[in-house]
Amino acid sequence: MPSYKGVEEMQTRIVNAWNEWDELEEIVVGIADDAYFEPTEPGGRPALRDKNMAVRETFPRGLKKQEVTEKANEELNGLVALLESHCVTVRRPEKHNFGVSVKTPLFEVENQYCAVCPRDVMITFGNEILEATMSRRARFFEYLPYRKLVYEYWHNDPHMIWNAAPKPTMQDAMYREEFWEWPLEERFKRMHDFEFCLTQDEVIFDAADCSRFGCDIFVQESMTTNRPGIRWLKRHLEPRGFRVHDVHFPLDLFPSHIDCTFVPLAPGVVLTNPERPIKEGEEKLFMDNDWQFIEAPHPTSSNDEMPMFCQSSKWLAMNVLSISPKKVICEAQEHPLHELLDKHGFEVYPIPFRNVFEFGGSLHCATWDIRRRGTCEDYFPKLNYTPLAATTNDVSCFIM
Ligand code: ABU
Repeated sequence: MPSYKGVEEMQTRIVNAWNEWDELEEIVVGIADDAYFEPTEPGGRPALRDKNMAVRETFPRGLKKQEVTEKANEELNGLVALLESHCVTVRRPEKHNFGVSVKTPLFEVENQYCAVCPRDVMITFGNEILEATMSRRARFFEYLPYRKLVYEYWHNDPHMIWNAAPKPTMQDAMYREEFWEWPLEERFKRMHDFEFCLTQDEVIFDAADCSRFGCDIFVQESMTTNRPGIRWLKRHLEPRGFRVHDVHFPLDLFPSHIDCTFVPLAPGVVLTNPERPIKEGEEKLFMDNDWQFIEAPHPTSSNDEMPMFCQSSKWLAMNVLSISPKKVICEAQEHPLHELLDKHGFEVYPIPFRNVFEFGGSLHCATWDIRRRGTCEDYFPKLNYTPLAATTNDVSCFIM
């Protein structure tokens, strides 16, 4: 296990977040202003939830209605107020014109998306802020609303490391478009191939496919993160002492972002999705290190009852935000989840958040933690694993 000197010094840093549960001190909460509908593109085929409507109507295009955006902003502001009442510093992204079309030498897309879900784009690994490659064309420039904040952190925290992962071409050949046409039986047949709409030729990942457990980072292979993406994260993080593990949830036939599937709440406790069990064998590392899986209850809405334009699953119900190892913010209507967490000794803070769903996520997705009180710890002490190129000197990068 890495050893750390200067723990007190680490506590005074601005950028410092090693896991998903330590006591929260500073966070970015998304904004819904000027959000656009996600366009149809090789990495995504947005569809209406209501099957009957889908026959008659196509998915809308352009700017989302102002009243819809306002309702989402009200709930995002409610989250801000709750966080501030817990003495958490809250920052917001800059406004951005998502209506501008994007044209690069290799692709074109009619509009961009929104700044509601910083989690998808940005991630803090200890003292590093990393911008993901992203997997969809409409999200190619989604780091821009966060750049002013990143510069501020970079100027004010001399220990902060800032990196941007290599941008993929997003050209047609980067995608497997026939994926969208596969019938359900075909998907079941291929579920252990972990081949989705991305090919394996370029480095691709969304930040929300990563989950941070101290020294150990778990990355889901998905429609938004491919194998070279995970390999890139491994080579990037392991020389600094992290251990990067790929994880799979074969029954999720449209996987995208790990935080509705496998959600760590505290040291030793993961909230799991009963419809998306972890691949056989991958649970062993957790069991060997005395982790407990708590199965989330079924969400209060079915997939068909989710908002018409929402492209996420009903499992947004488990997309909770931990503000300490004992305190969890949950969506207000998810009473069975509140009861379960209460039974396991968590304090639950319910807030309404359903109007945010059609913007791509819930409480975890709509946030990006900058600072949590704590240091890098090894929560898998029985793991026998040597990170790529790790040496004592490399590991000391943690306290540069
Ligand atoms: N952005 C999170 C969506 C995950 C899910 O639909 O299950």
